Amino acid sequence: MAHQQFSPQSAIVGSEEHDREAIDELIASLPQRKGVVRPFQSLYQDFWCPTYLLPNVIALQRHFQAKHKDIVLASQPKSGTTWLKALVFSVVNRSRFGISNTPLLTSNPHDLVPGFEYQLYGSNPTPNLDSLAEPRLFATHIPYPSLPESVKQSDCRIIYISRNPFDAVVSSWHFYLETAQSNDQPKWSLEEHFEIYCQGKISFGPFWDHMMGYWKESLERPHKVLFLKYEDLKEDIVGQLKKVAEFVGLPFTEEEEEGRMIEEIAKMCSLKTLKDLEVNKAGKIPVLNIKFENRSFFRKGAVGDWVKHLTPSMVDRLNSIMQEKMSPFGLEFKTR
Ligand code: PAP
Repeated sequence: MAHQQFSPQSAIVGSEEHDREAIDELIASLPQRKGVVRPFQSLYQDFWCPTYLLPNVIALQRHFQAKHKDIVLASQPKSGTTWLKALVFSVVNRSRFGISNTPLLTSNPHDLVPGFEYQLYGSNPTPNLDSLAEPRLFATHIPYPSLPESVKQSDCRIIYISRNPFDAVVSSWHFYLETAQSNDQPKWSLEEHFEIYCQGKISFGPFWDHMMGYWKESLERPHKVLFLKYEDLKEDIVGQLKKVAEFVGLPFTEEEEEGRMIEEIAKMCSLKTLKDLEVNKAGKIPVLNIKFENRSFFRKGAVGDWVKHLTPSMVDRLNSIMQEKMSPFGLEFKTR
């Protein structure tokens, strides 16, 4: 795939109006395809970005200044982002909030850990983020190479959550279908969705490049990037939470462990607890004129749900992509 020769710093300078024109010009020059839910995606810096998010991505790249205590949660859509947000928020804020007064009871995890490109840089190219409590928590679906330089260069931490592609493709099909329905957009089949996924054209994809970018960085700089797998969280949430707490420099004390704090956090953040909360049953996250229903982020949360959806030939095709793109670098997934 051709690399887009674009330097946000050099290409876009000057007044706000001039900036906007330069960004529009850049976007018009990029390869485009019709995407899902929102009609267009643009190939920007080797990933398929929903076109309507591109101005936000560019503003983020130009303006965001990481602080060394920041924690950035990164993922591809439908890999466990919502779960990770709830977990990390709880770990980091455990001295401020107990389970009985956690903001998770009244706020959707996406409101507690805002996304860079969907929320923070959506209405303002230079949001004031200085007043946020430290450590500041942010989230993103942007691939590693396209993160703002200050995120890559500073001491801030990145926690990436990955998920086996079999469940991820099925989960994203359900999500986009539901979102399309609640936005009066046409339905499309799993076969169509699967084809786009395997061609690498799903939003923020190709999915293999996305995972490999963070995977390689986690191997080279393990203190910088923690690479988690959804399946490991399902299998051993206590062990994974300890890992997260150590990674962000806030390990659980013996007292906390004996008081079963880790188990309490795990229970509070479980799919069942979050799904049953009023705040997550109703309400919407508006992004421009698309509405993402809060409840659509909580479905089955199973490992192996793909068995009910994918045909043997789909399984073969995904397996061969994984064997070619991921296995040689040591990235493997449990799929059931
Ligand atoms: P996002 O990237 O758009 O925010 P994300 O949260 O990554 O979405 O994906 C939603 C998936 O995570 C859903 O998977 P499913 O379709 O296979 O069911 C959703 O059910 C699952 N999920 C959400 N919250 C939790 C949780 N607390 N525990 C486990 N899985 C969860």
